[in-house]
Amino acid sequence: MAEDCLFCKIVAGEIPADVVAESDVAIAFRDVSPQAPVHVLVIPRDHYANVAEVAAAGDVDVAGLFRLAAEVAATEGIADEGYRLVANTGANAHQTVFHCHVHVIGGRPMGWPPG
Ligand code: DGP
Repeated sequence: MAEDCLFCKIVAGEIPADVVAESDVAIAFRDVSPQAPVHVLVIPRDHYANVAEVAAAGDVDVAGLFRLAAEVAATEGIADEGYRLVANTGANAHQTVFHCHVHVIGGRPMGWPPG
């Protein structure tokens, strides 16, 4: 657990969150500021600043993030119509919380490329 990390505190249960799914390596909870009818964040239980740090740590957490994201898409009912996975990484990508997270966004059509 990293000191002063908001998402570590959610993992620890110190800050409440609307948790929708869990696994050994990751948890999924609704984004506090949803940008679509379905907007869930999937995060590793262990602290990594971004997706690159997760990738450097080994295969288990990387696979675990995507496995739980796919499970969330299925249980939220957006798997068939389509959804977007986003891992904002660094300043240009507008990462604001520096505990790796994958946004699972769906329930409406989305444009491409992103703005
Ligand atoms: P990003 O810009 O990729 O770093 O997205 C961070 C997301 O985290 C943003 O969509 C809002 C969400 N968020 C920030 N604080 C909280 C919180 O305390 N609870 C929940 N559920 N989501 C949060």
